[in-house]
This record gives sequence, C-alpha cells and structure tokens, in this order.
Amino acid sequence: MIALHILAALFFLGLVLKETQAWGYKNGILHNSIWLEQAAGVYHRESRKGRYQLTYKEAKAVCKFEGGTLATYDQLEAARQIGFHVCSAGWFDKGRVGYPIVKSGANCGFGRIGIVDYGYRLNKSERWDVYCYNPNSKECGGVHTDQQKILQSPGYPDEYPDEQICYWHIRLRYGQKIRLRFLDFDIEDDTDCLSDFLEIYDSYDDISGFAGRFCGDELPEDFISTGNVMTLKFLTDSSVSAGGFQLEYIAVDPDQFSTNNTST
Ligand SMILES: [Ca+2]
Repeated sequence: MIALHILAALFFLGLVLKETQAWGYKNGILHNSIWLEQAAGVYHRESRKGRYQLTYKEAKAVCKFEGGTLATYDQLEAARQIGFHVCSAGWFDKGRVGYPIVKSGANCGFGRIGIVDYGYRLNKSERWDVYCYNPNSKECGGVHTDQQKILQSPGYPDEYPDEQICYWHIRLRYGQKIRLRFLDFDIEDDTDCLSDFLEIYDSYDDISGFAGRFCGDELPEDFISTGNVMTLKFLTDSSVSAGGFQLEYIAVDPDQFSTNNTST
C-alpha cells in the first residue's frame, strides 16, 4: 500500500514537472500570458480607464486608431495556437466576446483550453476589452527578447502622437539582467507627470515592481533590473506632445555582475 502511494506521488510529481517544463521555461526564457500578448498580428488592448471598459463601438475604434481591425475568431485561434494566452475577455469580430487560453488554470478559462467563447453579444453596450488584428503592427510596444535593442516612442524622432498606450515587455534569458540607458528624453512636463509619462516596472507586468515614472526633458539615470524581465509603459493624453524618447537596453550576463561592481 505504502509503495503504491509513493508510486502515485512520484507519478504526480512527474506530471507537475513536465507541466512546469512545458509552460514555465523554454530556451531559458520564462513564458506566461504577458510575454505572449502579441502573436500572428493579434493583440489585446484594454481601455485607458482600465479593464472591461469598452463598448463594441469603442472597441472597434481602438483597433482602427492603431491601423488595425477587430480580430476574427480564426485569427484569434491562429494566434492561440502559437502561444497567445490572455486571461481577459475582449470583443472580436462581429460582436463576439471571448479570450484565448493555452494553459488551463483554476482562475482563468474554467479549466478549458481554446477560445473561451462568450458568443455573439446581443447587447453591444456591454463593456469588455478588445482583440485587434494588424499584421503590420505598430512600432509602439511589443515583446522584446533580443540581447540588445533600441526602443523609442512612436514616431520618433518626430513628436509622439496623443492618446497612446504602449507596453514594452523585455524578457531575456534566465539569470540575465537588463540594463536601460536613456539616449534622448523629452516628454510633456508637469509636476507629477500626470499628462504623459514613461514608467519602468522591474517586473513582467505593470502591477508590481514599480520603479519610477518620468516626464520632462531630463535624461533619467540608467536602470538595472533585478531579474531577467522588465516592463516599460508609455502613456500620453489628448493634447500637447513633445520630442519623445529613445533608449537602449543591454543584456547583462551573470558573470558580468561582479565585473561591473569592481569596475565602478
Ligand atoms: Ca500630452
């Protein structure tokens, strides 16, 4: 009996490890919903006011504003099949609502995998997020895994547009850190950076790890992440623009941590 229990426990442990391996780390990179938020031209957007605030009409306007259209069910499913996983219901084509689930979880998708489909909504005034499709995706935001890259505000070096929300998610190899270096910086200035701002999060999302909000024309100092992930959020309001920003991120390998410490 005891042997059987041990066998069962080992079997279960095996399943858990397999699951962790499949979902957690791939090529030394931690995968989760945030990193895979944009795939096959499909991406998820929420209102500037927060989650579940867009009527069908407003959802269409969000996609159109960025040069795209509402994603169709097939586009959403195609993206899902290559790993697009978002735990938020949004409008897509023809007034349908749902969200793509790759990995089942207790808090998301009712344990199901696939497009969790709320169907065609009769009431188009219901408020959800939105799934857009734009194969020529805009330069604003995205997921970045290169070891080194220059990121800039939309339209740079021209002035950035109004009403922007951009998320850049940087994820490098497990064990690496990310060093940010600002090259140019000019964002509409106000006392608390309430109009336009760039925020840094030492985290995989913009919920935890807040590390600073910046505006004005003073170059922010270099920033080094704690782990292998970082999020940058750029938000602009409906009036007054400025030159925008350009920054470079560079991967710092574990064996460089000590070198950097002794050389500075
Ligand atoms: Ca502004």
